[in-house]
Amino acid sequence: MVLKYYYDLLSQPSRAVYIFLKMNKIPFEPVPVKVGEGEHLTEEFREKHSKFQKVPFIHHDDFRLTESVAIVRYLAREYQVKEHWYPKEVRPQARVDEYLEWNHLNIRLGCAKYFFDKFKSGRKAADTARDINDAFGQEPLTDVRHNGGSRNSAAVTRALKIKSAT
Ligand SMILES: N[C@@H](CCC(=O)N[C@@H](CS)C(=O)NCC(=O)O)C(=O)O
Repeated sequence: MVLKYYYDLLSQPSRAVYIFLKMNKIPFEPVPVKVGEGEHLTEEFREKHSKFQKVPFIHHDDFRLTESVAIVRYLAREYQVKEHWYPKEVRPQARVDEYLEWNHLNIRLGCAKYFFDKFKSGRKAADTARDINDAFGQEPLTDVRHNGGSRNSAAVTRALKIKSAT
């Protein structure tokens, strides 16, 4: 079965899946997509590649999948990656899932806002940083090890931090 990975390394979720593929030595055919140049916005791309017109996504022969978290879960099962990446046991797996779901609307969104303000909008990035800190007044899920996860989940967390911080 041929696994094709479509990504743009300027995209945070693309980098997370890329790191996951590389660290687990999963063989794949890389297909870079230049999002900045709108390569993904053509009708042909929508029909042939991804109806959502976002990266990352995979084609595993005739199976197409979008959403970085869904892709990581699929790859973990399909390629039987080491248990420490995505535990099979129900509760440790739920802890990793908890972090993966939490990350989207917290770390990732917060960092995306920060960088948007820093480089694009007229708003002071420091104001955004303060808003984010206020929002994180709640207990952040920064280290799944404290929540009963394992070393593996820490690796997923690290990959997500890399993706979120750049
Ligand atoms: N929740 C999705 C997010 C996908 C996403 O928003 N991708 C962005 C790049 S980070 C994209 O392709 N944007 C292109 C566009 O919206 O035109 C995931 O985790 O895969």
